[in-house]
Amino acid sequence: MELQANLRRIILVELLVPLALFIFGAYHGVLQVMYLSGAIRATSVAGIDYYQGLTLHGVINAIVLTTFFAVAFGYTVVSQELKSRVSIAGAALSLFLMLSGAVMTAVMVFLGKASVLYTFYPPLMAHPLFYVGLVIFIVGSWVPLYTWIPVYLRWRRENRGLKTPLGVVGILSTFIVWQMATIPVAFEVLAQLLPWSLGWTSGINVMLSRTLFWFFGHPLVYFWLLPTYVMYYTMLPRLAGGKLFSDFAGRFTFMALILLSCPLGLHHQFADPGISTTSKGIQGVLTLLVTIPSLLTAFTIAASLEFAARLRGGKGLLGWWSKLPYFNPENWLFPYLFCGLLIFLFGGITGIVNASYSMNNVVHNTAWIPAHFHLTVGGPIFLGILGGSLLIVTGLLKKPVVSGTMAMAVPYIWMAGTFVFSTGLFWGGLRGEPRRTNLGLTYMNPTSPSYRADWWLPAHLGMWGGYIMGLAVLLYFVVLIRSLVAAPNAALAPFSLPTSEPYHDEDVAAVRNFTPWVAAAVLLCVAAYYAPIRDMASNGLSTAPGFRPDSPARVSTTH
Ligand code: HAS
Repeated sequence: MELQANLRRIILVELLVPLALFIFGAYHGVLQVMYLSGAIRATSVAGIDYYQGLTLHGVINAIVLTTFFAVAFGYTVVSQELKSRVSIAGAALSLFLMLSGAVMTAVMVFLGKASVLYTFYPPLMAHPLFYVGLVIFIVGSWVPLYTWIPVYLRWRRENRGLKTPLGVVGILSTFIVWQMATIPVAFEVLAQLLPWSLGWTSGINVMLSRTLFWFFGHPLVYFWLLPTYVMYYTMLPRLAGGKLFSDFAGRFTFMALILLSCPLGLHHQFADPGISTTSKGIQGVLTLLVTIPSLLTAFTIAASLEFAARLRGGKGLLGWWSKLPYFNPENWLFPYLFCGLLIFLFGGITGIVNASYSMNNVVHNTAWIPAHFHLTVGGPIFLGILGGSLLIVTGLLKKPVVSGTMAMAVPYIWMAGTFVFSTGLFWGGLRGEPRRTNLGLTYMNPTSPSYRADWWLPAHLGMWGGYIMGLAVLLYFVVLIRSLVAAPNAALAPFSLPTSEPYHDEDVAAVRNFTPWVAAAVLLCVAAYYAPIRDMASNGLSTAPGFRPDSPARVSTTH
């Protein structure tokens, strides 16, 4: 069934507007590596200062681009796989709220009124409209789930005995995780940050606020990851020319991520005072448990790739790897997903280092952390968004992808860039190089007494990696824009996402129903968070006033 005409238009806006905003996000990424290496020794460039640029980079790339893509991809999957019409009024409302929220937030950052980075930690204070924009954006992203649930329930009634399509299970899991994760951050913004920034309260409980943020901040990373996992399970085996090795593995992965995404945000706060080591220890163990669905994904997708490669004549224990379609311009999407997997191997391993309580002390707040997350959100997720957007946009507009060779080269160049960038930042991080610091002014400035000659090479590796990543983004936009202006080909078949068949089609009752997994997830969250939140809400510590990143003077409002 072809997607409804109005839904097609909404999906196109949801993909193209954030991609246009992403031009600023990517530009500020390149500026970041120039500040990092000392190629820029200034507090600002073109009127936008270091922290303002870093906020734009984080908010646009990590929040706006990822959330819009999840919604657009979700609509495409649900509508296609359930062969059902979805509520256009709901989709339009969601788009309107998300666009208004994103514009309000971005304008505040561009005006220099909200240089609070994507984590918006107090005591850094932003303009109230920044927080209002965030809330509107988040509420807009809640709408799709509630328009999909009736469609899903109707499909189940009409198809008793059939398993829900795997892609739909993945998308519903994505938005269930999102719903659970965003309630505490909505509370943080509405009950703490907004009244404080309006000047209605004189101080803020920073610890409580950070904890509510990380209750959201860690599941946020699985909200980013899940749509990419949907592509790995439902599209990649088909693009490789084979089948999905195990359907059950996919369903279990999605359900396990509902269960385990939320109750472990304290691993971002191992260094924070005022949280008991017991709570940190419990959430540390849960963090190691959440690697299981990803490890299962690694083996299942590797087995699916092996199955495809052997169908193509692959032989031997390792020789089959050579038979995958790495360099076929007609199949340009394959490398976007495959390179993402390769990058994620290293992102995952370094995540396990971060999660290990004692090793976290060595890497916390150093350049190691951005190295880790450019191999996760900046690797598989970003490449999934680029490849998925190009596929859906050109497919819906019935346009050819102009220059399949260039489209195919983008993920390889991006992968090379992220590896060079992350090598530099891992290395620098282990030598104590801090994150979120304008190094060009001090540590990377030979005239400064703080100059660190031993950080020169790591920081310059980071810079060259950033330039290579910038080149990949440039080439991607050349392909996208050339494809958008190409003449449509009316003879093309209606657009649909490629879907893999399962090789092992197990039917396991435990992963058929969301309810027990959601109920267990809520209980686990209460168990993991009850004690730390009770302690923080009642510790009697004085609250903090507001600050801006460019001055040590306290502020009571920013408007
Ligand atoms: Fe993380 C910090 C722990 C996954 C993103 N993480 C961050 C931050 C971000 C982020 C943005 O415990 C910084 C936040 C900030 O601004 O402060 N992370 C983990 C762990 C995992 C993990 C245990 N992170 C992610 C994902 C992210 C992401 C996914 C984005 C989408 N992370 C941490 C911790 C911190 C942290 C601490 C706090 C550090 C601190 O002190 O501040 C796990 O979920 C990872 C599991 C993944 C695997 C890999 C599976 C491999 C696959 C590929 C298979 C490849 C194939 C190809 C088949 C175990 C699926 C094979 C080909 C061949 C040729 C072999």
